[in-house]
Amino acid sequence: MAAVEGIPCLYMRAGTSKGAFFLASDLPADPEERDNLLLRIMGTPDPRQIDGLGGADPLTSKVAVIAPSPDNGADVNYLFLQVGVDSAFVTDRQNCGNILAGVGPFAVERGLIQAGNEQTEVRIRMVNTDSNATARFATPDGVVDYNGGLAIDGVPGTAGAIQLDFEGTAGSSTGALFPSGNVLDRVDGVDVTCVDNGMPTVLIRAADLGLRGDESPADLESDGGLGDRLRGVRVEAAKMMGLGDVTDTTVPKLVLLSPPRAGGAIATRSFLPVRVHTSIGVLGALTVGAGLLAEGSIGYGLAVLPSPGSPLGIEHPTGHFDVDVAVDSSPDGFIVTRSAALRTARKIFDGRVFPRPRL
Ligand code: NQM
Repeated sequence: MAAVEGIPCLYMRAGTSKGAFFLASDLPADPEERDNLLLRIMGTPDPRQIDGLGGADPLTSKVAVIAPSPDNGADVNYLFLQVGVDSAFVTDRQNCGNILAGVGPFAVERGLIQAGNEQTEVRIRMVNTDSNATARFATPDGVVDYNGGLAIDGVPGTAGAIQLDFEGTAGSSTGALFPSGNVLDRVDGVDVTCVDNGMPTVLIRAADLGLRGDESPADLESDGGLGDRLRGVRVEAAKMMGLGDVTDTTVPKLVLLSPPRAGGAIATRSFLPVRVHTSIGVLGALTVGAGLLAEGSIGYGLAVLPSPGSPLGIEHPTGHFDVDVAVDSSPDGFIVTRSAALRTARKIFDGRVFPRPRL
């Protein structure tokens, strides 16, 4: 039936990513059926995703599934699904803070929440990591205003600001901010910091791999030797993070760190984990930020830290991303006291999507 009539879908650019947003009630309740449908909607598996909505890149092959939240502390539940490009997988093992930027506006567009006359606040339960975020954005006369003056690197032009404030991101996938129990480990002959402030990540000094750290994503992706080396480090580090066998998963991410070059705190290159990010994820940047602030970590000595309370400039291949992260040390170790960032989003189309038939 759905294949004939199409499925209601809002297609949005959210942060530096792009994805298809659905009401949970418009998708099959059975996860296997749902994922099969999403593969056919996105055009996966196919390196060009020519027969679907996917944009032939992990950053544009993303899905958000949103429902009213049964939880008193949240307005909506947000489930993020990463859809493979050339391989047929759909995974809920990672969260996505860029796609999160579209969730509040989607909730207003679909009438899940009553918009305020000037501004709307949406409390979002991030189902993948069992943690919360609050989105605040302009809704003059109760309508989402996607336009505005905020530029984010990696997206041309400007758009309306969406303020994202996070709670409970530290250890949300692994149980601890530093899931190996240390701020510095040695894995497969290289020093690493394993950190999780919403996105399990392995931080590595670019120089330790013979890199400058400002190489282009294309150059890094085409370096087969580097790919093999990173794969080995990632699989070993993941075991120390309690993530088990991660050979076929998208977490943990790997981030190469080098000294800042453009006035920020640190320069980064993020592996997703195979393709290299053209900017950096939101939770990825918040995780790098928390990692840098812990004395003794791999990034601590490399970073040029701003005065406490000032944003941390995370440099990436297409500019920089200012994140607001604060970390305190306590007798029990480091604790994250603030994680916040600004993003923008834009509604591209609202309509019905027609999945290709089962192959
Ligand atoms: O870290 C890509 C993205 C992301 C994730 C990825 C993200 C985040 O930029 O919060 O946004 O790491 O796979 O969309």
